Amino acid sequence: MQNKYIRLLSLLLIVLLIPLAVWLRPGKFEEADLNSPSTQSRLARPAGFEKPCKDEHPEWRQAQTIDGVEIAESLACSPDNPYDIAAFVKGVNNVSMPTLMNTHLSEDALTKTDDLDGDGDPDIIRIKLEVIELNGKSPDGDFLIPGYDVLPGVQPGLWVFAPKTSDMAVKHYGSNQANYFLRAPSPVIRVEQGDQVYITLENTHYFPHTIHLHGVDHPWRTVDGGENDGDAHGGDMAVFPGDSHTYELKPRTTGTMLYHCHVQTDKHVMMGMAGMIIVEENRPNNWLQTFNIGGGHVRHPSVGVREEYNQEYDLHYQSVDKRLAKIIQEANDPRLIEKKMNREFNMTESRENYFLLNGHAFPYTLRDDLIVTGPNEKIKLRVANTQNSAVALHFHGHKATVTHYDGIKQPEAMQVIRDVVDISSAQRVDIKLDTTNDGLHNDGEGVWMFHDHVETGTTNDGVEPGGNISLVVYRDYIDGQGMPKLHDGAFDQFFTSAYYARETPMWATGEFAHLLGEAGPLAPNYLKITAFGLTVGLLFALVFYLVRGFKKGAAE
Ligand SMILES: [Cu+2]
Repeated sequence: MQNKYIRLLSLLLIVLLIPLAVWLRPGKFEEADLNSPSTQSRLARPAGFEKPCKDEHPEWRQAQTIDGVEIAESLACSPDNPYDIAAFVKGVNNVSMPTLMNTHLSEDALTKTDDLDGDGDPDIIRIKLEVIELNGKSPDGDFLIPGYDVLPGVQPGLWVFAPKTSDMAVKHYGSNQANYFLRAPSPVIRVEQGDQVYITLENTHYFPHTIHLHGVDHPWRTVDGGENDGDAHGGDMAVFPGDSHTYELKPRTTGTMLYHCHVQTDKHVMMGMAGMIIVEENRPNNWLQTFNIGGGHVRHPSVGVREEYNQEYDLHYQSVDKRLAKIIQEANDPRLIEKKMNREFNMTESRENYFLLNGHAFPYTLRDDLIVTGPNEKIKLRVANTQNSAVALHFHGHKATVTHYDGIKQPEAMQVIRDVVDISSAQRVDIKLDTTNDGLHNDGEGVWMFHDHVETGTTNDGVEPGGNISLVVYRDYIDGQGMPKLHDGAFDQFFTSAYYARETPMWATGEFAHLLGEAGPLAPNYLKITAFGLTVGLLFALVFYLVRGFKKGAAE
């Protein structure tokens, strides 16, 4: 027989011990405690670190003359291939065999003939484009081919137009990496006002596509009555796999325009099938660089541009939906890809995860998308936005003048000076970047960022810094490999896939790593664990004592 006062006391103890046990339970300590966990700062250099500049073709940087074509210096880490530029300027039919052998161009990729107006440059231009799939699934194994990294470790499936190519699509027999010629975005095409231009689409892809000339003066039908607007929407008028079709134009109006596929346009444009087409003003001896493939620097600008500017860059902003891009990596059968892409995937639920400038996201933009300048220069920027979202282009240290909207020159009084230029989908703006240090156009020399000020545009799938961040670098601030001179290893932590796979802390390197590195495991608080064990033990004992007493009482 238990004393009823002892029982009452036991009951009271139980009521008190329950909240004590809850408070003492081990999980509680992890939220906030004076004994904070140690910092793991042992990652002196993140895993998988790659050199910011691979320096594969230093000889491509210098100013040079190839087959009589003057090619300007380009100080970036990965400059464009000058032999390509020579062939783009003269036409494949007019360059020497050694030059052609240094390109990836097919013999009929670009022919230039017939000086119709007698002004010293060719006026009949024949262009052949193919459709290239980047990072597609291979039936030969578990790898993507031809591989094209938009940033460290990220290979979204992409489709691009490309000049008709020859030779291997990959760098060499032991590589799955695309050769430098096959990349995003679809290349910039330059033609001259009044040129008779024939653009033949040879569809080397498994889906139908077209070329729609957006904003470019072109007739609705070809001379022979054929389709000429690329407005096929997947019907029989599209160019089906293995077929080819020639679009004709003789543009009267100049300006920065677009071309893009118009089959399943919502998907195909976002897959990468859009590029700039620029109609240059007619001038004597105006041999144009018909294609611009790479980081955007025009190394052989037109006569008209050279009259007003020291340099010219083409900036193409493009975004990627990682789920859409993955579809082409999930099957080899075009019927399955069609179903997944057009019927299962819903583009109204699409998201933009990667933001590319000329085919790369930061940090790879540092390799080929820099604007390199000196003071007192005037630089022409041709900017196109083929993203779904708007771009709010912002330059640090500069205010730029918008001279053209959608290719049309604005009257002088309407050429506004801004530090954020908004560019909606499919729009183009021509910008004059003036590097005169007057406190308005430029604040002085340095390494100035330029980026989309829609803040998601500077992330890689939500990890900052990334996206379309690039730099205006003054020549005194660029090193021998085309990298900006900042403190040593300034960009090292970003040249690794681990950073963008969210595996390393934002501040894993440098002097603050011991403060802001990864939080280590908690040191156990033995006193509290012991107290918790004792409390729970006492609770059980009391409950057992009470239950036993209750059973005995019932039996008596
Ligand atoms: Cu298409």
